[in-house]
Amino acid sequence: MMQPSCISSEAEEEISRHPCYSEEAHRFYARMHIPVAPACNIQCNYCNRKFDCVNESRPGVVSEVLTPEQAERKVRGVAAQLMQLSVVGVAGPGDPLANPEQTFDTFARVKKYVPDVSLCLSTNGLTLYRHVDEIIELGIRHVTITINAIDPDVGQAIYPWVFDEGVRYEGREAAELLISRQLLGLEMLAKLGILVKVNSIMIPGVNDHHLPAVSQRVKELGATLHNVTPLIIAPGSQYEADGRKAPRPKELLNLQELLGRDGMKVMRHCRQCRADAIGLLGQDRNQDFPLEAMEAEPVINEEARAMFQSELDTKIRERVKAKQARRIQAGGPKTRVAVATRGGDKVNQHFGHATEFLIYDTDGADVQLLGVRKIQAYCHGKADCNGDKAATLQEIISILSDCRILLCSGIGDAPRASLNKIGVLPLVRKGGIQEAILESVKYSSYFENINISKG
Ligand code: CLF
Ligand code: SF4
Repeated sequence: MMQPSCISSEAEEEISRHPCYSEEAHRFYARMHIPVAPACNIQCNYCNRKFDCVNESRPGVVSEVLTPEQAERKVRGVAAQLMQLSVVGVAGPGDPLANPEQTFDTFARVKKYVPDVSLCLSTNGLTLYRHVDEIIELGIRHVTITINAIDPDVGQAIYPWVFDEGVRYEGREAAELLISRQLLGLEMLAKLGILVKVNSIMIPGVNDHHLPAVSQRVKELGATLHNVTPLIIAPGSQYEADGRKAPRPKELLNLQELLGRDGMKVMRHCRQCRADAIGLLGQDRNQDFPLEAMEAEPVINEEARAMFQSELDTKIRERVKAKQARRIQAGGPKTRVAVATRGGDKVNQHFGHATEFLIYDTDGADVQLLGVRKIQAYCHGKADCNGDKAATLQEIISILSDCRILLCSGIGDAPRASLNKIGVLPLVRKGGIQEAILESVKYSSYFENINISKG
C-alpha cells in the first residue's frame, strides 16, 4: 500500500528542532557529528577510504576518529557551551553500522548525559535491518539511508563490492544485496514511526535519470524526506580515474523540482557536512571545541538550555507565520538571488572567500530557498581578489549565471566586472539574508536597459 510522504503534525513537532529535516530549524539549531565509525562494509566509486565519508561529509579532509569515551566527553563539553545544540549524529567517517559497538555505545552515553538532544544516524543501510531493536531502544528517531539506486543494473556502476558476514559480493550481485537491504531497513523503520530521510547522490551518466524512480519507491516505503546532493568525487576514487563530473547546478535544480512535483518532500539546504562537523549547517566549529579543552565533568544547565531553545522556537514560529502571510501576497515575477554566507542566516561572506552560495527565488514578497551551490573559493589566504585567477572565476561565474543579484559582504573589481558582464549585479550588504533579499529586489531590473541576455 502507498504510504504518504507528507509529515504528520506529530512528526512536524519532532522535526521542528532538527536542522536537516526542517528548513526553518537550520537557521537556529545546531548539529554535532561524532566521528566514531571508521570502518565501512561497502565500496562506493566516489569514495576513497582515506578521506571522510562523502555520504555525509565533504571529502578531502581526514577526521580524527574518537572512541565512545572521548565522544561522550566532547558531546558533554559542547552541550554545556552550545545552547542551540539540538541533534547529535553519527555519520562516519565510514559507515556507523559497520562499527555498531562504537556507534551504539556512543549514542547510549549521549542519551544518558545529554538527554535533551535528538539522536541521528546516517548509514549506507547494508546492515540496518539487524539494528532496528537497538535503534528503537535508544530512542533514535531520525535515520538517514543513502540510496543511490533501486535497480541493480544502475547500482553496479556505483558499488563495485559489498562485504557482509564474511562474504565479499561483487558487481550486480553486490548492488542487488545492498539495495534489497536498504529498502528493507527503510520499510521496517518507517513502519515503526522512525523519521527516515533518504540521501541520494546525483551522478551524471549513472543515476541522474533513475533518481525519480528512487524517489517514488522510497516514498511508497514511507521515507519522510529526500535529499539529492551533487556528486563530490574524493581524490583517488574510481570516479576520479573515470573522469566523472559533478552535475551542473541547473541539472540538480531541475531534478529537485521534478521530485517535488511528484509529491516528495525534498531537502534543499543540505551542506554535505563533514563527519565531525559542529554548529549550524554551513558552519564548522569543530576547531572551537578541541577534545583536550573539554572538562571531565562539564556542567550542563538543562534549564538554561530549555529556556534558550524555547526562545528559538518562538522565533521560528514567528518566521513561519510571517512567511505564510507573505505567500498570500506572493505572485509577482521572480528574481534569482545568490547569497554568500558563513552561516547564522546572515549575508556575511566576502565573494572571494565563499565556498558556497545559497540560491533563492523571490517575488518581492516571498523568499524561497532553491539550494546550495558549492564552489572552490576564488581567493586563497592573502591573495589579491583582483588578481587573475581566471579558471576559478570562470567556474564561479558560470555557476551564478542564472542569478540576477549576488549579495556578499565584499567583492573585488575583477569579479564584479565579470559578473556585470553576464547581467549579475553584486550588492555589498551585511545582516539578515531575508531582509537583504527583499531589499535587493528593487535592483532586479538594473540590467534591463543594457543589452545583456540572461538566457
Ligand atoms: Fe547529521 Fe545527517 Fe543527522 Fe543531519 S547532516 S547525520 S541528518 S544531523 Fe544534514 Fe549535513 Fe546534509 Fe547530512 S546537512 S550532510 S543531511
Ligand atoms: Fe565511502 Fe561512505 Fe560509501 Fe563507505 S558508505 S564507501 S565510507 S561513501
